Amino acid sequence: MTKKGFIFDLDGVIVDTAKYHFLAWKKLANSIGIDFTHLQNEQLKGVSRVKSLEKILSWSNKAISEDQFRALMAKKNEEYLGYISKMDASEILPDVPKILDFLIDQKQSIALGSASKNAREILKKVKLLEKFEAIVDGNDVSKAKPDPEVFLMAAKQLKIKPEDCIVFEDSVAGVQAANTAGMIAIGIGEKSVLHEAHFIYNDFTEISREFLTNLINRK
Ligand code: B16
Ligand code: MG
Repeated sequence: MTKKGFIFDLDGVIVDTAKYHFLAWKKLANSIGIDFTHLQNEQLKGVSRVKSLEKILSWSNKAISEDQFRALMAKKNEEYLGYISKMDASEILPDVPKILDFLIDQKQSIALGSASKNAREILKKVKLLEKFEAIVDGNDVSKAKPDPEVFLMAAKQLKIKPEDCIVFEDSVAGVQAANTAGMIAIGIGEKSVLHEAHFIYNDFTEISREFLTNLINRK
């Protein structure tokens, strides 16, 4: 049996920080006269901070200078960090610690593969940092999901071949990144949205030990 690499996305998989991204982007968009809805927020899942602001501006055909762009990004992150600072373990999504502990017990390798530049800070706040053997986040990659860079880098750090890696993702871009990397993609969320994944579950409470054991024993 080959040791497998289990790579977890952060936002929307381990913690529900989408609600904080929403509040911070909404405040910022409204401050420059742009409307921002929950539906638009959905389209920013898994998308880097730079790309998110580019999208928001393009939806309203607003052009700004590079300096303004940088200032707005900093402002959004400052607001977001305000929410992050109040996070604790109660914000971990259901059964995530149970799944992590099971995989660790089974001597499998665990990595984080997130687009967020705040990933380490969030893992620290929710006290899960020490569970991860490797952490690859928005500070390490130059190409955003759906590019597979983040997951390939995680596999490399775990010293596990991409075909022996399994990715948990809540975003379409992330599922595509895992597929392009040649990994097994497990979508966490809506079937209608994540249909490109190999397996789809609403959340971790639906994932059984038997399913994980089959993944571990997969040739
Ligand atoms: P930050 P993930 C992504 O994290 C979020 O889904 C996305 O909404 C966010 O814009 C992106 O991180 C960048 O986050 O502003 O903290 O660097 O889902 O890849 O863990
Ligand atoms: Mg995500």
